[in-house]
Amino acid sequence: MPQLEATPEASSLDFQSEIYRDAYSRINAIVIEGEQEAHENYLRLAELLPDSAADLKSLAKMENRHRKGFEACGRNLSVTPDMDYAREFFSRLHGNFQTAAAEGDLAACLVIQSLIIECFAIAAYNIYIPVADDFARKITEGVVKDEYSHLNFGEEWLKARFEQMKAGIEAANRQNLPIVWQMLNQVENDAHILGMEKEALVEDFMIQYGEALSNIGFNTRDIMKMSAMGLAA
Ligand code: PL3
Ligand code: FE2
Ligand code: FE2
Repeated sequence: MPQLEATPEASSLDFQSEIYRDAYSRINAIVIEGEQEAHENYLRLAELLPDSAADLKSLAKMENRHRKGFEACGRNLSVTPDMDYAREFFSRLHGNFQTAAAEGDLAACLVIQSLIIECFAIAAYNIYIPVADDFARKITEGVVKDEYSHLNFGEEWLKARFEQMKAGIEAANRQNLPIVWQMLNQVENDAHILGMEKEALVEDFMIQYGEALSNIGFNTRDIMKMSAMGLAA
C-alpha cells in the first residue's frame, strides 16, 4: 500500500460490502451515541443555566433530531449500530462532563460539550459529507449546519465571561483535549474504510477549535499551546 493514498471518491466505495458495513456499525453507533449524549448534556446545562434554559432546550431538541437522522442512515444500509462500543468510546468525556456538572464547573461543561464535542462533530461531518452515500449525505449536510450554531452558543457564553472563565477553560482543555486525540486514534481504521483520513479530521478539528478559542478571546500563542495539547505527532 502506498504511503500517501488518495482519499477515495464516494463513487469508489462499496456501501454494501461487508467491510464497509462492519466499520459503519461502529462509526454510526459513535455518532448516534454522541448525539444522544449531546442531547442529555444540553438538558443538564439548561438546569445549570436557567437564564439560557430556553436556548439550551432548543439545542437539546436539535440533538435528538440528529440522533434520529443518523439512526436512519444505519437502517438505510441495513447496519446494526454497536452501541456498547460507542458508550465505551465516549465514557471518559461522559464521565468528565458528569463530574463537571456535579461541581457546577460551567467552564468545563461548555468546553467539553460546546467546544470539543461540537468541533469533533463538525470536523467528522465535514469530512464525511463528500464520501457519504446519497441518503446519509443529505442528512449530514442538514446536521452540520446546526452544529455550528451549537459551537456558537458555547463561544458566545464563554466570550462574555472570558476573564472569569479563562483559567477554567484552560484546565478543561488540558484535561479533555488529549482524550479527543485518543478517540481519533481509536476510530482511525474504521474512518479510513469509510473514506475519511485521520489527517483531514485532525486538520479540520484544529481549524474549528482554534477559531473558537480565538472568538472567545485567546491569543495566538495560547491557541497554539491549547489546541496541540496531548497531540502526539
Ligand atoms: C454533537 O452534536 C454531536 C456529537 C457527535 C460526535 C461525533 C464524533 C464522530 C467521530 C467519528 C469520526 C467519523 C465520523 C463519521 C461521520 C458519520
Ligand atoms: Fe448534533
Ligand atoms: Fe451539536
